[in-house]
Amino acid sequence: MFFNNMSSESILSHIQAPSDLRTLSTHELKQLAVEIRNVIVATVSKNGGHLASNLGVVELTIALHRVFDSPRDKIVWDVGHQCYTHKLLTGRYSRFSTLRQAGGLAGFPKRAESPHDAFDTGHASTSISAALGLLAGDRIQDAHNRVVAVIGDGALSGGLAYEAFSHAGQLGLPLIVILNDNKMSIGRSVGGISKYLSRLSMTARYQAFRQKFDSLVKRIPRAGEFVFDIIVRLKRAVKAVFYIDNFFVDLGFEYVGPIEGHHIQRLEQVLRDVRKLDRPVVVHVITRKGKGYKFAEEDPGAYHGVSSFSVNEGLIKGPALVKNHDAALDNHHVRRRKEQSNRRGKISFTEAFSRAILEQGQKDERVLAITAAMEKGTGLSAFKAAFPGRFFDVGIAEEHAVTFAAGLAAKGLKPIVAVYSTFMQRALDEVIHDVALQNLGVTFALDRAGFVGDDGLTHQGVFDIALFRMVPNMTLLAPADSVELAMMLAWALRINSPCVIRYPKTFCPLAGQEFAMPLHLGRGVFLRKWNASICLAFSGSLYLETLDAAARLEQKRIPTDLYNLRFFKPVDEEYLIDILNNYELVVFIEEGVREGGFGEYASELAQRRRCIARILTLGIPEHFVSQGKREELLHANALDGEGITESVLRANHESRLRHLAKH
Ligand SMILES: Cc1ncc(C[n+]2csc(CCOP(=O)(O)OP(=O)(O)O)c2C)c(N)n1
Repeated sequence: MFFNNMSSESILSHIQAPSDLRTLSTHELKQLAVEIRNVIVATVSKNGGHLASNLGVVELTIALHRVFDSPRDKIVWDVGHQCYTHKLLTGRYSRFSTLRQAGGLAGFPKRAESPHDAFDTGHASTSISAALGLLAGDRIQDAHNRVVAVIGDGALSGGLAYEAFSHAGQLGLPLIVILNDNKMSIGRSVGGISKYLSRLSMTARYQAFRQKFDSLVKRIPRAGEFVFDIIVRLKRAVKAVFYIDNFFVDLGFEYVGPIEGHHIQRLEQVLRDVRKLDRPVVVHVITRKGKGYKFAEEDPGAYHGVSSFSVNEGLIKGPALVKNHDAALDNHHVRRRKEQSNRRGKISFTEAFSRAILEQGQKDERVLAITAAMEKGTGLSAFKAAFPGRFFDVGIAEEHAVTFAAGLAAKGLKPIVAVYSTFMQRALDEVIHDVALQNLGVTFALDRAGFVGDDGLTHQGVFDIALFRMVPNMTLLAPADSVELAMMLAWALRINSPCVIRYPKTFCPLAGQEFAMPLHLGRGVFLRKWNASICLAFSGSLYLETLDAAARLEQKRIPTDLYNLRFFKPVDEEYLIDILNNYELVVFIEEGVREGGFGEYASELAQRRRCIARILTLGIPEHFVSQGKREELLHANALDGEGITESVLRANHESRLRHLAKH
């Protein structure tokens, strides 16, 4: 049973603000940490969320809030996925059960939610830049508050962090950077920086060794010159083994650490000291990801981001472990559940991609896979296992991933960069400048394209159609099921120019052969042609919703033809114009922002070429989409069967009125 060490009197429920922490005894603080972990595990087991990262920073967050005076002092959480304790200690305990629910608390820091949330985060490696901006702003306004950035060793693989370190060293302002080192990103941290941090930890062991050694020497009575000489040489030899230059110090930071990150008093002592510094400082804290919950400690990768699970038995239930479903492959129960769903023919788009890339890898040894710290989430584990030498995890470094792939493509290889749509946004310039400009054969597999659900605002993959449609040389494809996805991947690898394949965070529909029709450059394909006056032209991820709408319309005696767009770009314009001349109403349905989307392009084309059809564009109106289940978000944006039907009925009604008015 997880709920251990709980005294009946709850301390957490009495914490309204961080100032309430200051009166607590050491014993009470320990008790508080237990209560916080219990609340986090209980809530995440119901609502899903980032479990292991949050369990690792409970003591660190308590210590930060006892030493710093939030909200005057600012704490910026990198990625922000570890902010649950912070939320619990800053007046949001009573609403914590609404975490990640539609209308509830966000799973990430939100300035609109609390003055204690200093900066909105969700994407990695932004905290030091943002914190430095807050600090510089504070000084310009002649204030003297403290600003702390908390960044994980995983997020430290992102280049933006180093741009910020460089600038912070130059400004010399007293920025406090807490480096939360748990040796983990989602999986194990990768790369040179990770190795460097391990070596830094060794220097700390050297410091401890030296202190002990010196005190021992001091106890030797009247050591002669000879003994002293030996001791100095010995020290040098030991130092040569353990000591390395300190990168942070070289950049102009003080460096303190490493410090045990689960000892509140020790943390507090260090934080009180660094609070007084007038220079930038890095505090290197060692924590354990998943701390305090057995299953998460044993397999922190699988418990990084989870959907609902059983507290006592771990990850055995939860309807759509899509985010984590490869991570959970190790779990016997989940494997069984996955096998069952496969038997029913239902696999996620991620799994469909996983199989397709494996097949392509077997056919052509020039096929390579690149991930930016999302091996499991993007379904690349099977490829990695089969072709370890052709798999690259570059860390949380999407921009580098793209330009690295461009280099590989320039050598005649066939790199596939698998990224979540939302994280791809930051690599737009690399796509334009390093890939498209040279028309290099890099394929981008954009997972989580469309609504992502509970992670909310920062994670919705709704901009990629607009962002990549405008890039010259680009091909942009949207599969509606696993067969089409596999065909599109094979196509992308053949064309030897940049290609984006976007697919959503959901299961593939149980479709038949209708998606196996060969691809034709720039054209979609009719799934149903009744010679109706209305055509529903949908993009892959909204196939089921369109089908639902078509059935509802049919019930109202309004027949529709169904057209699967397939290509957002390039477009066989004459073919599309034929369609636009063949219907009274063509409805473009896409899971992305309307502005800059396909429908907007098609209506401009229809106007320019004076086509007969009226165009209706159904997409996401201009706003940031917040959290909620996929179905809720589809509904809220009128992109479910009901919403599509209503929009079509309205447009149809208007068309009829216009028609009547004309005659
Ligand atoms: C730009 C970007 N790419 C990928 C992710 C997905 N992601 C979320 S947390 C995480 C790992 C972060 O590791 P670390 O900073 O060490 O924090 P920990 O979870 O270990 O506490 C990743 C890759 C992201 N949030 N942002």
